Amino acid sequence: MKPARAYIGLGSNLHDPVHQVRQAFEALGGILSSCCVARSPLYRSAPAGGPSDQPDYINAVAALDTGLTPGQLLAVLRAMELAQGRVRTVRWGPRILDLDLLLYDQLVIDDPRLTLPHPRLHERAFVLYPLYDIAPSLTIPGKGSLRELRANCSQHGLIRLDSED
Ligand code: A4P
Ligand code: MG
Repeated sequence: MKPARAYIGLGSNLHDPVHQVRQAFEALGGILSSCCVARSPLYRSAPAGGPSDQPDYINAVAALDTGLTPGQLLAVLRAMELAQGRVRTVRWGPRILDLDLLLYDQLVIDDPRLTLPHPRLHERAFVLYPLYDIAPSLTIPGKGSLRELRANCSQHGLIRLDSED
């Protein structure tokens, strides 16, 4: 069967976030029945929502071709967060690693345990910019073209890092 194309949002703002995101890229490459086909550059930005005194975030996006179902993939992402030491405290609070399933082909799911597309993807510069870097012609179901969403989204101080940063 043809694999699905999934997009994963990576975020960290604790314990050397650049290292955490790079380590997560490596781990994504090892997921069963899956192949990591693209990695975006890393971006730095101030926290959106949650406690305002938390450190800046490092974000990136990866593309994965996968034979896993969306539920199986989400479970693997949760296990990867835990393996890198994530502890869940307050919602939108600081975290070692957050892995969000942004898109799974053009699938739409309206369930609080797994909502697709990710419910805040279309309004977040730290997702739209790296996603555009690796998939500029994507359409986000129910929201329109990624190109237009990105063009209408202020960068809000988003900074793209050089690869050696
Ligand atoms: N869930 C539902 N749909 C999904 C999906 N598509 N992908 C459920 C992943 N999880 C999904 O997630 C909370 C619940 O969402 C889970 O039970 C899952 O089944 P979580 O990772 O435990 O908690 P969270 O990340 O604190 O909450 P949430 O609502 O996912 O937050 P977001 O949207 O991930 O935002 N600012 C900057 N600059 N950069 C960031 O990366 N991230 C956040 C967190 C806030 N501000 C940020 C950043
Ligand atoms: Mg999350």
